Amino acid sequence: MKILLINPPYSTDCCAYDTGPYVHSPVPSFGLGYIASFLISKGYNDLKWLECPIYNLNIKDVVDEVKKNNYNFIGITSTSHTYPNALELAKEIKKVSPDSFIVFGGVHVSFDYNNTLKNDFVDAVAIGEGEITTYELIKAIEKKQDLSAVKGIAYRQKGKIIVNESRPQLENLDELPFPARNLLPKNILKKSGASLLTSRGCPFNCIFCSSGKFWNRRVRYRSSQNVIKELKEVIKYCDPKQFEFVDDTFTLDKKRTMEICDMIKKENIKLSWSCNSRVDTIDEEMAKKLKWAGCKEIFFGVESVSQEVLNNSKKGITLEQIKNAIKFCKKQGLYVTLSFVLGLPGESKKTIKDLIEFIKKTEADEILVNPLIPLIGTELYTSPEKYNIKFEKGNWKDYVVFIVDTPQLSKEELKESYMDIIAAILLKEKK
Ligand code: B12
Ligand code: SF4
Repeated sequence: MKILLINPPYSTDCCAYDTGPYVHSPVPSFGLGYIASFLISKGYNDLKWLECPIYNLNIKDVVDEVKKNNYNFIGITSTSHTYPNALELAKEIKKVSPDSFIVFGGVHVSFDYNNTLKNDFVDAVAIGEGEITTYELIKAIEKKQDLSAVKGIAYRQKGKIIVNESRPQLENLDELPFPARNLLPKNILKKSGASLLTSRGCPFNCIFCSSGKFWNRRVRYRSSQNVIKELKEVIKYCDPKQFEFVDDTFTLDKKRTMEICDMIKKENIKLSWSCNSRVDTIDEEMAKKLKWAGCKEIFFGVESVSQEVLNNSKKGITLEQIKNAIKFCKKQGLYVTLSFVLGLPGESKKTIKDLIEFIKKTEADEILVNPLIPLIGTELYTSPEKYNIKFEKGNWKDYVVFIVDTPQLSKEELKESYMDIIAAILLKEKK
């Protein structure tokens, strides 16, 4: 079985407002990395992992690769932002390799498998966690078995879309092999820094985010020992300048976070690192510990400086917690990045003015602002009428710009306000 796993090219009009460093950063898809290593551990060694953003490949380059090598099984991941390119890619691949089995997976299609399967060049969609599903799917294809026994997929049979029983989540994440970084070029990983995921899932219900729902509102942690083992392997493999814990909230479980910090120190790992946090999961003791263990930068999704907007968005944090988190982290000398979403329910000229005032005064080092995008799988996407917002569903290519009209502000007004906020950020950076 010849296997190709693809992270498609980013859309060229991605990052329309340069909303942050993420859209174009060549961070590989961990999802594919985990699937690759899992398949290899089961003996499927004839496998290629193609990261278009990393190798700067376009659709034609990938089609050429497929023409050269006759792949039997092609897996394509996507976020909402890369979904249009993923479809285009699959369409072109099917033209030159009609017998290959094409399966889609990842957060976007897990919520949109019905529409995805309307395209006859997509043979199946993996819903939710993908390692065991992909392995079982490949085995079934090899044995020319009926796909009805493969949990966690949707597929087409005689023109009908069949949705199989859902895939139970793995109970012990430590059992998974580490992402197959050895299939990627060392120099790129070294330069972009190493990313590690120490847990899966988020227990919160923010109405603009799909993470909670995607992972069934359940958090599974890897053991600290397992995390440190991976970290040491990454360091040995590519000697990165720094690393990053990309968990939704690295600081969710205080005892475990502190334990990982202790182990970083104990193992004498001297690299600097960064992590994502929530302002209600950090206190002075934790901030001190993070800094002690080499943490340089901490990233908080703060979303708004209006308590009403935070409450409307079910973020579950208070202005007091925001203030304290910044204070604790700055006291320890951490570089603090705050991220905001513009256009959440309750956003008004007044809340935007308050944000600009906040930016002028805050001790935080960096401010990122993103337009509100009702991502598929979120409450805002499924029930926009409940929040009185209007947007056109399904235009995924536009999913990087202001597309939402709110009761108080139109998308044009939000865009104007965004420019005012960016001006305030730039002015502060100059000082
Ligand atoms: C690390 C990360 C990044 C990294 C790497 C992205 C990547 N391609 O993985 C970087 C920094 C580049 C990034 C950028 C962005 N990200 Co991001 N990111 C994440 C994060 C925190 C972790 C992803 C991850 O590694 N998960 C762990 C792995 C194991 O899970 P997974 O990727 O879902 O894969 C599993 C299954 O989905 C499935 N699967 C996945 N792919 C495939 C493919 C096949 C063939 C099969 C069978 C199965 C399968 O199996 C995998 C293993 O179990 C997630 C949140 C989250 N917790 O998942 C957000 C997330 C994916 N990002 C998101 C967003 C919005 C963005 C940005 C738009 C942010 C921005 N404004 O710039 C950009 C867009 C980048 C792009 N052009 O696609 C959203 C996507 C929502 C959506 N509907 O698409 C998420 C879900 C966060 C959120 N809750 O809103 N991100
Ligand atoms: S924004 Fe953060 S805390 Fe809220 S649901 Fe998403 S990952 Fe969880």
